[in-house]
Amino acid sequence: MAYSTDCIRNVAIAGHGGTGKTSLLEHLLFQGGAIGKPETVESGKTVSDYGEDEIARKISVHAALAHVSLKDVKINFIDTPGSSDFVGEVILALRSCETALLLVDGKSGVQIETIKLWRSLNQRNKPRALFVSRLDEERAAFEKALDDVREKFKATPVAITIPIGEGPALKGVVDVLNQKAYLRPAAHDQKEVEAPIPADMASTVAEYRAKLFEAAAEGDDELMEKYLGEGELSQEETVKGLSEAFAAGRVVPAFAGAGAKNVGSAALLDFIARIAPSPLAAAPEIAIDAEGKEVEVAIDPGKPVSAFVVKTQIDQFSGRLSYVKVVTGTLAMDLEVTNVRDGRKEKLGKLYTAQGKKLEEAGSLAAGDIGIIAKAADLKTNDTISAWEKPLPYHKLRLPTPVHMLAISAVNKKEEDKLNENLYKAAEEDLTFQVKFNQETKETVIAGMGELQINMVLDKIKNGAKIAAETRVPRVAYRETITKKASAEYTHKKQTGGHGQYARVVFEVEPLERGKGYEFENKLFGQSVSKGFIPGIEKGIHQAMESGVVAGYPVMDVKTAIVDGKEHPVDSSEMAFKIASRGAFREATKNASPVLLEPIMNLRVYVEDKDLGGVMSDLSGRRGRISGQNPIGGGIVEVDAQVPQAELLRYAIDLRSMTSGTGSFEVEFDHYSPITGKIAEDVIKAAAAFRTHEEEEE
Ligand SMILES: Nc1nc2c(ncn2[C@@H]2O[C@H](COP(=O)(O)OP(=O)(O)OP(=O)(O)O)[C@@H](O)[C@H]2O)c(=O)[nH]1
Ligand SMILES: [Mg+2]
Repeated sequence: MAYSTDCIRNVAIAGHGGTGKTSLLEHLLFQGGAIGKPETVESGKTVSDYGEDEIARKISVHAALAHVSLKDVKINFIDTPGSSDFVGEVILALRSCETALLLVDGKSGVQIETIKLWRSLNQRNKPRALFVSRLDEERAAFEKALDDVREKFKATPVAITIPIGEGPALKGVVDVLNQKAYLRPAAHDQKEVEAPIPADMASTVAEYRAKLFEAAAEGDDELMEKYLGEGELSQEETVKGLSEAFAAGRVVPAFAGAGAKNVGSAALLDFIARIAPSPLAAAPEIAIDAEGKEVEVAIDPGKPVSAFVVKTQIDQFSGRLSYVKVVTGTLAMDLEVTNVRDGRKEKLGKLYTAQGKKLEEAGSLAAGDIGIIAKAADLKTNDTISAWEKPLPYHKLRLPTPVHMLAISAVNKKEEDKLNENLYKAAEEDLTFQVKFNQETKETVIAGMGELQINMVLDKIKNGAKIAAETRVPRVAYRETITKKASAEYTHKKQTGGHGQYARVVFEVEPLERGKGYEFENKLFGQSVSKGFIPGIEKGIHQAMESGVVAGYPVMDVKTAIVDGKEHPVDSSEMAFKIASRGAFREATKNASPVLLEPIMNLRVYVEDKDLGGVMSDLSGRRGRISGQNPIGGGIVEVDAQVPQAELLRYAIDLRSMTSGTGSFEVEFDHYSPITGKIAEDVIKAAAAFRTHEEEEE
């Protein structure tokens, strides 16, 4: 049976690493009757941390789907990893879910990932609820954590539940909305039980109820009038007011609890089922029309079917799993749809929902639901499937560009192809992990969000496919150019029995403006060299430009003119002119004060105020030029700079340690700039050493 759209709730569970997301979900599933026994993260048996990598490291790495059915309501949860290396998984979860449940640790309060998440929720206008977690631990305090939220985000969270006691004395929570208490069970694998509100909390609860009424009435004149007149609202009015204010993002409901102790899950489930927005109340999806314009498509079961692939998982046993968010219509087995990317028709196979790795067959999935299409070989993340007459693709996941790069090769040369195959597979599953062959440096380069993510991918390949890989800092793609005008002549002459070889050319070279690349001019007078040899001459120049005279890097931005030459009626050939041109070009550039060029990157760093000084002085140590700094709220400053690529090869690691994990950055190539002195000498030495090494290998 498909759940109807108005009975679906989609909740992305997000928060700083270790705030208890996976533990909370486990106990929500248990409390909601989806699983018989909740496990601990430590046991490696939780529903959502099922990957081998997650079990080994006791952290979440992948977005995991699970659900609870309460009467006719289905709540889909997506548990996300807290480490910023896996931000891609958080982005796909937020894309799929109408509500975000943000966990804030009861001891630490707002942490860096909380700040980043809050910003991205703002950008998406996403309704969010807070769960102040791990309140059973020493020094944990509900209101202190909320104060931190108030101060850092200028937000006004409204408590729906409040703790009964705190720290080791945590005895349960009071559901302020429904006016009842839930007592902490004797053990985490027992259900929370309802109880009356403890008598000594009556006045506290009354204060919180007043704030609840205010929040429910805000933005609704009629309700506000009633509340101001009568001093309270009916339960029905409160629920209605809260639902609207929550969906519109005016109210941030806050919950208290300790997921791993099964404290706070019952009231949270009840709230999500009754008050969190259904996909019908959500912001529309954005499709892109033929002119590239954005078109809003509301989630609507009444239209032909369309769905968006948010995640691809290549499972050892189940094969290829495509996670989809259904946008319109109802997805069903055997349905024929178009893959909008290439117009190909596709007949849908079996559909599933999931409790972590456990797949449950689903006959159909209605608009708004999240589920899995199995064994659709041609489906990729970001694809739209559609049965509309004029299908439009939904906009792609807005993922950050990977910033941490490493060159990689198989330890055993024979396994190179198999390694590449596995790397490309990993890149399909996680779009923030990329693989490219760099033609210029002749290296396979992998790129990710950080060391942790890359290590996880390589561990998986090592343990699964049994291929050992070695990584190193990637080589920088230096270039060479000239700095003044010069000329040279070169004669290629060979006399070996029969036909000889003869060609003579005189070249003038001069620097071109940066980025102009290559220019050639024929300045020959008369017929000293036949026109027919000109293509050979240009080929010779191209060949010579592939490897310059300074350190063997490609030459750019040089104009070459042929000013004189000589041919032999019998011994001249295209080949002879090619060889002569190569020689003349090399000689001419040697005379033209050649220099090395290095790639300069545009860098944008996001840091907390307190780290700004350190990051700026570090950047000048990296030969960086700072071009701007700009506070962007939440105590975060954006710094723009131009920095040589050679100085940024370990920046992902260094920035993290400089800012205790709070800094992040974006980087892109801007231009090439000359290097001289000691820096150039080192590059030349390294290039020579590399060439010797390569020759030995051959
Ligand atoms: N005392 C206590 N410990 C908790 C609670 N919730 C989680 N923990 C512990 O905190 C650690 C992290 O819990 P997880 O549930 O894995 O946290 P997470 O937010 O999913 O972590 P990542 O997915 O890696 O970001 C584990 O050792 C849990 O046992 C809680 O409510 N009380
Ligand atoms: Mg987790």
